[in-house]
Amino acid sequence: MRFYIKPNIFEDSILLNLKNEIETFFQAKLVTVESEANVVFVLDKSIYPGYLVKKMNQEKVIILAAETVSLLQGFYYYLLNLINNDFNDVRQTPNQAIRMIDHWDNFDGTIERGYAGRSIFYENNQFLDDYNRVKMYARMLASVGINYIALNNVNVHHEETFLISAKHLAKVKFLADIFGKFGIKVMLSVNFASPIRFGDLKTADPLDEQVQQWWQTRANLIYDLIPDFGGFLVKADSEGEPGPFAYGRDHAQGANMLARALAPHHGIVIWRTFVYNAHQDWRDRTTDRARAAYDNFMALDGKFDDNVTLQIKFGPIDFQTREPVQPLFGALEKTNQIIEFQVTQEYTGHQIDINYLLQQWYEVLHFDTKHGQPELLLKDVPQTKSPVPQNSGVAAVGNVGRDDNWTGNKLAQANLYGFGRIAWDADLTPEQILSEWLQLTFGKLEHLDVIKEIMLSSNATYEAYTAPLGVGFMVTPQNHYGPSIDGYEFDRWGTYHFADRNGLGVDRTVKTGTGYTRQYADANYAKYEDLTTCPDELLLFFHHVDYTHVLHDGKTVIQHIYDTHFEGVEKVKQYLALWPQLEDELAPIDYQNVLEHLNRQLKNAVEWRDQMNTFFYRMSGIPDNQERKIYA
Ligand code: GCW
Repeated sequence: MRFYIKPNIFEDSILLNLKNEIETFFQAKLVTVESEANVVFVLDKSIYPGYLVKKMNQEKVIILAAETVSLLQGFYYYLLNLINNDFNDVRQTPNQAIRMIDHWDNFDGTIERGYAGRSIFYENNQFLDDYNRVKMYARMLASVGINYIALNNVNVHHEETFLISAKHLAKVKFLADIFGKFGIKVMLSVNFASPIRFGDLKTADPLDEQVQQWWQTRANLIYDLIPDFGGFLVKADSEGEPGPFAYGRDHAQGANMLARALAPHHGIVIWRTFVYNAHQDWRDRTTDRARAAYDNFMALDGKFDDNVTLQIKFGPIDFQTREPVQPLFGALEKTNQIIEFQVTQEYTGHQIDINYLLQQWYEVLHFDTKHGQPELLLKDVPQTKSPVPQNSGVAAVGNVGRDDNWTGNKLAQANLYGFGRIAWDADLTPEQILSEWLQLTFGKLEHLDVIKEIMLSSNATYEAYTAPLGVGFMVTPQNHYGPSIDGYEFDRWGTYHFADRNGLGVDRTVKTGTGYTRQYADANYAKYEDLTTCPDELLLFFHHVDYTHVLHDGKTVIQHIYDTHFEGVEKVKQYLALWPQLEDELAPIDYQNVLEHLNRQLKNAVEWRDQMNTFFYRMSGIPDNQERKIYA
């Protein structure tokens, strides 16, 4: 294979990196004469965004793009297709402009909700300076089109507050340079109270001129060192993090203040909408956490500066296995938006249980918000509803750590890979993405169907043995793995199931409940409000029903709970029975890794089954119609 890059001057660090990548992968120097090459990269201003791959003849492929980063992406696309030797003319344009991974890494080396070892960036309040590891990671992210990364946890603890100080910025720059070569912009999560925490001012009031000046000076300092710095990610007035509410200011005033400090440098503020009352009283049935994002942000539509983007969790509560889509999507008309997902498996099995999340994301992204004609699917919301589309997109909390295989459970790699792929093209199916990942990871497999069967059913299996019918939570408090049905029931976090001797579920209707349903467009409101049209998988999210309520498939709620929990365990047993077919095909370390995790998954599933079935049998007094073993 002979490669040529046009123009072949390499002042741009990304172009230089493309050259290095080609030389690394093909162990050959670029040729100096274009006509001798069979793969030619061309900077062409007319091909924007994305890239164009043209097959000239059997021997020659040309990849064209306006931006060097797109040429690099074109190279990875070339690699992907080289394996299948499949080159047709293709124009690749990303669905989303911002395609981001958020790290919840702390400076001490721990990772909030991390399940794959310690941070790849930090240890003991110092930078790890592991150039090679970070480079491999940057390459992986770039190869699936990720173009933004936040380097630290949105909960900004004491030491992390000073990441934006001269003391640490040189090391931030070290990371920014590595990611920058791969076309990935680095952002930092900042503490809204920084002017106070730094000891410089007595207030962080966004309308105070000294505060504004403080941030301006800070921004200047950062950009002097890191000219391509992405900007700030902010969790404000949420779960104890400081924010503008302390000064009687709203979130637009808070976000715009930061945005104005960054604007001269073309930086952006990504401002999270995960703002809710975390001091609820279980007895108060009028307050509803699901309503919070909409209640706090809808009235601010149109009040945010052009370089502010709201980062909105895909559902109204918190990355549960099953939740409806957040009603702000489609309703917001004049605000830049990012949809936030969670690749790290906080509520979805801790990377112990196999859970191929693409199933969930595909469904969520294809949800019709009913805010458009003939439809407005969630995947199209960021681009079509953001006044500055290039400041919109998707983000996800990442799942890597210092484990040898990066993700703890080897198969959890597929979620990171897949997130990048759907961020680029939301119409790729979970099956397609899985096939790509399997091919790239394991090569040709004789028992490909086995691994596919396990992974493609894994999301449904996990849902089957955990919280039923969209009710959510019921997880062990704090760590969020394994069952604890009442663990969050009487607590302050707004996470209730309201199970009693007659039934369970949260009444979020207008008629008799919290009125949350009214936050949706008319057609969705009507669908969710009415018990007969509400989809079963979300029934308990929207309604409180008796155990004897009959679902669309003719089963009662209680029988559904029993059946799914027995079936979920059987599924995991099946996975364990199937897995040994792969023993001779996979590297022993990967084979064992998954086997060991599957054994732990089985324990978890059994625990869920028995706790759930026992709890609801005792509550309802209704026996299983198949008389299976329930511990009374
Ligand atoms: O659900 C919560 C998680 C927290 C997380 C928070 C958030 C970073 O349990 O660990 O904090 O979501 O998204 O801010």
